[in-house]
Amino acid sequence: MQQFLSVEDVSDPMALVSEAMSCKESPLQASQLGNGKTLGLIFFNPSLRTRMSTVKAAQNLGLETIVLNTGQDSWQLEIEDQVVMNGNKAEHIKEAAAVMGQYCDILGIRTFPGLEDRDTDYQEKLLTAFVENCGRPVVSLESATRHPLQSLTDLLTIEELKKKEKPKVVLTWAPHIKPLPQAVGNSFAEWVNQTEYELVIAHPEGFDLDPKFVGSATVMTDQNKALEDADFVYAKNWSSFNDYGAVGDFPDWQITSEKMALTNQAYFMHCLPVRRNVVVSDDVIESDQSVVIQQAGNRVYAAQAVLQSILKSL
Ligand code: AN0
Ligand code: CP
Repeated sequence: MQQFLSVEDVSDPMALVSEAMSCKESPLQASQLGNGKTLGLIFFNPSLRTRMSTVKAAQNLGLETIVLNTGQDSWQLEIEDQVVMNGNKAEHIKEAAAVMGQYCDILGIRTFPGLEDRDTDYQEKLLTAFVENCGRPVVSLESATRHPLQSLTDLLTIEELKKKEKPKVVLTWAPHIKPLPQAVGNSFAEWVNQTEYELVIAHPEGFDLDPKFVGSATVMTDQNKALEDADFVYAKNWSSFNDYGAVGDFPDWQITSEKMALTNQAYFMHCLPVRRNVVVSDDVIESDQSVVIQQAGNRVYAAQAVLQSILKSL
């Protein structure tokens, strides 16, 4: 694999899920593969899981890491072309990305959308600038519109837990107090559309995802109906794609034990971080049906499978 920005970079997504499973069974199977090589992890936004799990995955592969929190530890970067840089941004992305490529063999980038202008966000300017200027394979650690490492993890978790060949997987919008990216929902839909699972996406009116990601999924605006017979409930807030960045006020879309009772004793999934008693009630997230910790644990093996595949191509 030459880069990992979306499912389109993966020739066989289910084979990569199997590879991640194999990493979980035997985490040190390729512990020398990364020897002498360096992974740069560049964060433009906060992270707990992605940061720690990717460092751990690198350790399992003998790969050194350099973690940089830009803006805080580094210079503010300009990403627009042909600007007179007389404001607060001291360095252009073209030099910064190229310099990082001098120190690192692979670069991971985390960047969130501004959620103000849809075209700007969906152009993925920052991620593209790294791809074009760093001269190294780039791994998305969540970009403005996608979170592929999360989705690979999610498929690994579903494969570990599914009790039937074609489980019913419900991706449901859930409430939040401030606008969040569509990235997790977009990627989850994009990856599940590559599987045999039945995918239902539930959201209030006006909270459709970009049709490009929805693909062949069934879309419903009645959450209770969508949850009937679900084997997996994946809750996630996203701000509106159409009324771009709007937050929405639908508190009754919270996942509660009453909602879970409509399902086929579904497993509860969320990428975390999650706001308790806004997105999901305490009793659901603490129930035996909740697999959020297993899911977060699997982030290590998803990252390891991706890094391993890229290291083999260097
Ligand atoms: C981010 C999001 O919704 O994309 C990161 C999730 C992995 N969540 C928050 O900002 C709370
Ligand atoms: N799920 C996830 O990506 O978490 P972080 O934002 O903490 O990395």
